[in-house]
Amino acid sequence: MRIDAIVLREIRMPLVEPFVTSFGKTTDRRVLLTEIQAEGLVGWGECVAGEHPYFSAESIDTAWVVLLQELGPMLASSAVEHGGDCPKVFKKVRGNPMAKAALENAIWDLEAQIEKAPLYELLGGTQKRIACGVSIGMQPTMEQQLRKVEREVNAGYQRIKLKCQPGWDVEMLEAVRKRWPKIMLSVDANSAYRMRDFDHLIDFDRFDLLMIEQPLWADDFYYHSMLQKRLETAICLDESIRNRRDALAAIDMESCRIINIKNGRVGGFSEAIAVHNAAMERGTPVWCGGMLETGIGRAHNIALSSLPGFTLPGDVSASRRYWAEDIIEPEVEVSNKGEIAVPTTAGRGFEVKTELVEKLTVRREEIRALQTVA
Ligand code: OSB
Ligand code: MG
Repeated sequence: MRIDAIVLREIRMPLVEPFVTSFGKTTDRRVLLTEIQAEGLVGWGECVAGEHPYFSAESIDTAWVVLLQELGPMLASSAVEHGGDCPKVFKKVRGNPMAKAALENAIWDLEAQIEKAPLYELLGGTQKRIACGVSIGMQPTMEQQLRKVEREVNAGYQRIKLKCQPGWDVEMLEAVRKRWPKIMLSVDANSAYRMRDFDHLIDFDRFDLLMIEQPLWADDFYYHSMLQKRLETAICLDESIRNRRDALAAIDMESCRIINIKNGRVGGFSEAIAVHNAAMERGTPVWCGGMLETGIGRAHNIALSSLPGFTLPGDVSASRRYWAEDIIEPEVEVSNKGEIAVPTTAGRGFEVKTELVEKLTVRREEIRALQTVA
């Protein structure tokens, strides 16, 4: 495909309610969007890096610089035909997976339009409906926590994930389990625990959790495997899994029994598919994680979740849980059975509201492809 231009934008979107994890509180999202113009079409991508380098080393600002100075020019002067060609183009740049994914996924998005194929099909998806869960941030009081859980259980979500940390865990889980003894429940610590907490974590076994997500260090396999040996509950790794090799290492050393796949964290759809395939080869279930995405990243997560190994409910939920108005049309909706229908029309299946995006844009930069004169 012939790329004419790559546009980087920063938009600002306030969350409908603050999201609190063990690494911090998010109220207003600053989102980096990529827009690739080629063949008279526009492919969209979303960089899921946060406002601060807390979840991982990237932030929206580091991604902006890397995209503008390195990845954007590389892609603009390349001859990519497929989203899957991007990792080769970006090979010299170490790390920065979220910046890479923002471009690679926009190319897949474009490719689906050029091929007039649904994005999910291009990725190898097979599921027409995906199972949805929610991730609930830590609340100021137990009463508010229970109200939040109640709202999402009533909405029909299939799995409730609760953010936790030392001081907001067993008591909170006791209260939730007392009220809902049977719901599919998990916790996500975002690396809040240490070795001194092992006995405390083993006590979580009594809550019949589907999994404990990323209890220990973001870069660790070894201590997670020590912990998994002593836990009945499955550990799920999020932050620790950067690529297919990590997935295989983590599975083979029994650091986890479940893997959370986020295409931003692993560098784009290509590596996300590779992680998925590795997990499937080993019989390890996966699910699609979320990063408080706008509709663009959400549409991409829905397409990814349609791959056959995504057998557990993902953190891919309705637009309205995050935004007063999403930037896509239709907005993402979840049925009362906790499912999202995967769009079967060509491309990503959700139109980008370009006027709204324009209105929300606070920063814009354009990388023009060098035209070779015939
Ligand atoms: O660890 O899964 C996480 C949000 C931001 C950063 C990290 C995580 C999350 C979530 C929210 O849990 C998932 C979502 O609803 O998008
Ligand atoms: Mg997580």
